[in-house]
Amino acid sequence: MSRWWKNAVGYQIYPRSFRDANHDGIGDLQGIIEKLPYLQSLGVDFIWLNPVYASPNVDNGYDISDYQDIHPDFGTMADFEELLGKAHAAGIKIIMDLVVNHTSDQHPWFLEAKKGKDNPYRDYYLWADATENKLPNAWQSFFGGSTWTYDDNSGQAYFHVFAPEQPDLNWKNPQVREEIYRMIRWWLDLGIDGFRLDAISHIQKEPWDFRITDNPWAPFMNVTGIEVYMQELKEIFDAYPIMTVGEASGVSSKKAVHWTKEDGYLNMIFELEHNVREGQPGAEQLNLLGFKKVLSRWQKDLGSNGWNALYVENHDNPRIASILGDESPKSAKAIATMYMLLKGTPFIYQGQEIGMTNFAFESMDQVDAQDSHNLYRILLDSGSSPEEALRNVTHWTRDHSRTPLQWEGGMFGGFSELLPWMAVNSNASHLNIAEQEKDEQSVLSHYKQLIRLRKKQSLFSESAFELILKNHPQVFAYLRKSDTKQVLVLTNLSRKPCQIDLPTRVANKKWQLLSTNTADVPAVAKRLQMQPYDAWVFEEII
Ligand code: TEU
Ligand code: CA
Repeated sequence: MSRWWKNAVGYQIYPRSFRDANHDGIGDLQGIIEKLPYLQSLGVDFIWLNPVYASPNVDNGYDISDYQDIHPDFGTMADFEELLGKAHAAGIKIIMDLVVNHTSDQHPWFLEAKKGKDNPYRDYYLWADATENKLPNAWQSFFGGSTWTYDDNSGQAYFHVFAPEQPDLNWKNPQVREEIYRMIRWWLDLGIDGFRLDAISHIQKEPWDFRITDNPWAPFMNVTGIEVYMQELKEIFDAYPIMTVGEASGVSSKKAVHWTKEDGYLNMIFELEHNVREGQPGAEQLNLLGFKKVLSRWQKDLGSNGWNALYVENHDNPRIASILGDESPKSAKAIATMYMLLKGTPFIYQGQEIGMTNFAFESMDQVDAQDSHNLYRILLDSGSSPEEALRNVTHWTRDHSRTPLQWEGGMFGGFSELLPWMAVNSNASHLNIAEQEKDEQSVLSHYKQLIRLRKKQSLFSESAFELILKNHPQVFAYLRKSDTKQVLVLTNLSRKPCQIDLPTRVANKKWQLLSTNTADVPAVAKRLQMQPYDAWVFEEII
């Protein structure tokens, strides 16, 4: 089985915010087709597309009402096939988002299921006896509020780990699984190159009387029994030369080996642990030491048996240049250098490659995400002022990543000619792709250079990872070691200068520079001074 993804770099597209080709304010599939040459010039091998299926958009496409159709905002099935063909011709593969923990409440299955207890689709979802005031248990959903919504019609409640409009499917029902597997094969037979499996670790649930002790999500995070479903999925995937990456929160780095080893369920998984926050709500930053410890633990635990999916941004998190960097191009380059050379398959989220920053939200009208609106109401109810609540909610909202991609300096950042569905960051006037394409020192050029570097040397895909300066609070430093050669990565990910003392066995080797984000680079020595966000990569001379 070809394992092409081991040497590949991925690019995540949030279609609503990527490029609007028909100028209705919403990004679309034709917009992606138009920009394939850009993705080619960046050097990425595959695209992960966030959901583009038919959906009432309560959760921007993560509430699917028809798995085998395209949302008209994005185009048609013909547009999709055109995209697939043209991407393949450009040497770019396409992996789709597979959202099978839940459907939309507007999916025909749920519309049927709601009709009554005897409906043949009733057991496609999870129901339990309840009254309006007494729900089956007190579990809380990820988006706030109960995991249960009462249904007057039947005197029962249905279960959802996200919004009430996203009822969870009943994976215990073999018929549900058959329908889903049929749908999966339909997409694979169409020629797509794989799946990102949304919220996949939640498909199995504990019995409704399970007692929560510390972790409120424990009843639906990687619960025993899930291995049966994962194994069935794996057997389908194995028949195709595809890649699979699971969003698998709750799967520990130790257990992840079992998920991602050579004959594991999936090729790789996204861990959700590295976003270690510090500071008060409304002013949180990433805790660098915590971040570094999580990432290096995953590197170590997956070692040579499992495989990591590497990322620092996605559509659910703020911009990394704002929460770990200081929004300078230099800091964006340092972050890129740190994570792109780890062991695993790197994913770049749209806009990350130019160092896009968080958006300065001025009102809740600019906020789209439902979880942010829920939290806002909770804060107001508990006595926060509107200003305070706005600040607390928007500081870490996932909407920061969903502002339109900044293509050029003109109106609406070159995303569209019509007012976009989300506001464009005002820094698009100078922070944009067109400017950075002309500049060899830009963040974009740095990403291109790192991608080339990874591709040129097999050391970056296969060789071992070794953390050095383990407890240094500012510097993320590591070695990649093959049998014949080593690479040394040194990054100061903080706003302060610092000093490092390299181990003698490292300092004593002969090194040459491979990549830098500064004009002057010192020779490797036992003691080095690093300025804020300095990032240097050296290779051993042999
Ligand atoms: O996110 C799911 C997600 O983040 C949870 O599964 C996670 O495990 C939980 O918050 C624990 O920290 C995915 C998508 O990425 C997101 O955009 C969707 O809103 C969500 O699923 C629902 O489909
Ligand atoms: Ca459009």
